[in-house]
Amino acid sequence: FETAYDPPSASASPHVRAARVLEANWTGSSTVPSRNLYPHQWSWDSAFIAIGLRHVSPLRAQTELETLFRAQWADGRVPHIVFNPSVPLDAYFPSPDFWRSSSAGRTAGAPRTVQTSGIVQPPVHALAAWLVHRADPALSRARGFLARMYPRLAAWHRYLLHRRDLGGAGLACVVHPWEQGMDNSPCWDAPLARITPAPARSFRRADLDHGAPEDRPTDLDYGRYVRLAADYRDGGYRDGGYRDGGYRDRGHRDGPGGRPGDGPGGRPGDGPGGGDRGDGGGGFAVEDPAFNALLIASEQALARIAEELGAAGSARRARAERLTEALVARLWDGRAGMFRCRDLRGGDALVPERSVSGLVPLLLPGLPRDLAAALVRTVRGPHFSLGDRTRLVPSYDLLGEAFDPHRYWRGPAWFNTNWLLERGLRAHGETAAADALRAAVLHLADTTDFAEYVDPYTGEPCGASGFSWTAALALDLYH
Ligand code: 9YW
Repeated sequence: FETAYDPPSASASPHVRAARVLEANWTGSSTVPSRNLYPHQWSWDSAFIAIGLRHVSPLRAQTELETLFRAQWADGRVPHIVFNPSVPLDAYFPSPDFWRSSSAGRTAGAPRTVQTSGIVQPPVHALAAWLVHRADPALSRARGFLARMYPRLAAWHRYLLHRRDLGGAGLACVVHPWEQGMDNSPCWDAPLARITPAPARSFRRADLDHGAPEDRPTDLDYGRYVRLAADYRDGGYRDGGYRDGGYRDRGHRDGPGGRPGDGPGGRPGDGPGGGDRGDGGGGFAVEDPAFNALLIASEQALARIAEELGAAGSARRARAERLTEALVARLWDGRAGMFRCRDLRGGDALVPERSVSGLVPLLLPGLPRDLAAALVRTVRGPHFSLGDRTRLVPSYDLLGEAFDPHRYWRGPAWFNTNWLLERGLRAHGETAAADALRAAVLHLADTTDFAEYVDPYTGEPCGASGFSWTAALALDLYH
């Protein structure tokens, strides 16, 4: 596991250089996102990695997903991190001794033999499993890959659609900014402002050993991340979904007009910012457009997987359609021409910030045509400026007050979201725009040595280099 990352030699082709990044980050059963910064297995990273890896080694791509799902909890959740026991505890924070999955997560069915986090990440997995199968159907069938993955993927979706339906409209909720994957997006500023940060002295950030502080989330952000995660852990990682006999049955509903901080089950003294909310109704609950769009795309992939296995896919297709309707009804903002996040603990209101997350539903071929057309206009318009001032779509509104071209999810362009938008543009017949975006992704991935993210104006690399999903998704676009 100690292998240092060798910068690929300049003489190799871009394709070979990308494959070498994945080779260097392979641990034997999964791929780390980055050797130094992220030395364990991350959930949505693994899905994106498998999508690229299938072009190099379909077997390794299958193994990547199988390793992740071996750490699935009995309640169906797929943890956002699976810890590598041979990595020292202080190499990444929060470490296994923070999450304490095998003890704190016992009721929720955390695995005993492997240590994981207790929160989730976007459900890209069924989509990845389907694409991985398609890369080598004979190998997949011989290994029973889909037959083994299908019940696990179905349980994962069931968890999200039932236990995480905190708003009662069918959409899945995230209960922590890390769950949505865009950790310090300005969309979380208002929902997070209600959370009392954990004291800075109560934890030590390992990310600052490897990342530049001005590119990373702030200490104040981290204090709030830690508070939310600790509260969720101390509540046994219980959720309060509508269909889970959750808090509705206890007579608490945070409907429209609910006061901010009025969490379900909130007891007197539980002011904004939480305290001990042992009922699973934590201080942060957001319906996010990208998270739900990926769930819908994965539900469609699961329909195909079911059919490949000789079962019916129609119920899943119908569910994907219903979810798309709910996504539009709950999160579409016609004036902005994009989707927004809904802050369930903030008066059930839409968050006014414009994030790339609100463009990601373009990936759905079944999106109503007028909405897809509006999204395309918004991607090209002044807030994201694709093809004009930017070559890759930034993570956040160029005109937004919080915009910062270098700070993580507050402006830089990321390769996974651009890959999703490339698919979306193509799915909606915007071939020239998709081709241009594809060319920009390939060029910038290679010339930045597969950077974690880039300045959306200059393409200057930020964060880690040799970043796995950047290499994997470039590989996918070469094919
Ligand atoms: C962190 C691994 C993860 C990604 C997230 C990204 C970052 C972890 O790295 O979070 O410590 O900041 O925000 O989306 O999965 O690549």
